[in-house]
Amino acid sequence: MSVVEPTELRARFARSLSALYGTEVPAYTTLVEVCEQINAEVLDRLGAEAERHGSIARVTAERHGAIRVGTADELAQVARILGACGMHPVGFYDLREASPPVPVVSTAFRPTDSDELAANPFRVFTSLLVVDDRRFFDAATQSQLEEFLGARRLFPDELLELADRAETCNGLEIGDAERFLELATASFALSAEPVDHAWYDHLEAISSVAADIGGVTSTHINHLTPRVLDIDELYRRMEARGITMIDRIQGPPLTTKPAVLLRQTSFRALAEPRTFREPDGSLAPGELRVRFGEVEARGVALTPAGRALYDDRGIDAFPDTAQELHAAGLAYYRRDPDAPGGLSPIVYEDFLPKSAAGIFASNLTSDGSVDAAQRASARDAAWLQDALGRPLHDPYELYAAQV
Ligand code: OOG
Ligand code: NI
Repeated sequence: MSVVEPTELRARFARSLSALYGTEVPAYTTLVEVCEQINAEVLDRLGAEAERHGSIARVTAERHGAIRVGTADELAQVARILGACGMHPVGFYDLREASPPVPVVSTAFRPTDSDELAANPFRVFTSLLVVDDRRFFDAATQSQLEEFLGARRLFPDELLELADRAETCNGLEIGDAERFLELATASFALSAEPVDHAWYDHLEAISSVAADIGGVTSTHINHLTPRVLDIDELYRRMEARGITMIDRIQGPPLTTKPAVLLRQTSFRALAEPRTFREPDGSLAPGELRVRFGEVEARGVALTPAGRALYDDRGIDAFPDTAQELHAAGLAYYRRDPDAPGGLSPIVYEDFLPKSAAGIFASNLTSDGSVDAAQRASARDAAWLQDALGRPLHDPYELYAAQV
């Protein structure tokens, strides 16, 4: 019996979600096509230099998805499904501290070692609603949310059982693998289930993200993001095709210095038809704008010192060459006699909370309401690790290990 191993499950899962999202959000397909065009041009123009931050095969297949869940149990189930694909939770992001604040804490599931990242670096940014944070939700809304979320099931038992088997047995037999991928992909499709209009609106007045999570009975991919080698050119070309982009590229500005961290941009969320259940029980057609397309360019991972410098003083404070970045202990490189200057960059595999907040914010349909005088609820990496039911990795330790 041939076994489909976690690495292959991950590559297939990324492909299958990509096919799904392309049918749901056609502009995503345009985005992927433009990325592939630009990547081919950059490869032609720069040759080996174009592959400095990953082989063209890796970059072409590379995607990140964003999903949002409502309870610690749902998060633990996501961890099992993605665990089957060799994706592990890395990092703790508190988007409640962002501006504007979003009532979620997040982590990113991704492969953690160099070989796995090279084979397929699929990552899923996963956010968990903080229902007991009084700055957002009053006591009545909290208990309604808990009741609503407690009554739904996002993932069928069969999927979770297959996921556990894949993780313990290091893969699934071909038929089970296909079933796993079918059920996993279907779990993240947009549901046709009617949306309770009054309940959705109640949450939307507090936070669009809260409504997208707690106002519906299922979850879905919020966006799926391809990687591009020239994001400035991508931005121009999408606009030229008449697709309205958010007003800027998030992250470090365009520079002639070595590319660091992550630059991202997106097109605005599109109106999608959804059915609403009105207070009188009748069903009515309507639309929601929550899902969009995003694209990203990745550079070298920064050390804690490099990151502090970036956060305090920006890219202008950085030196001009990889050798200087390395010598100053600002970024992670591997010594490689075949690489230019003898140094090969360790690619940044994670996210930037400021950009994440910008991505959230640029696509909100309501300003939301926050009462800063109310009690925040305590959430930190230790809390999240407990909710996940498995180790939460520290990104810096992983980069250091890759060196
Ligand atoms: C996640 C936003 C974060 C990114 O690329 O920074 C993110 C969300 O909208 O659910 O995906
Ligand atoms: Ni994203």
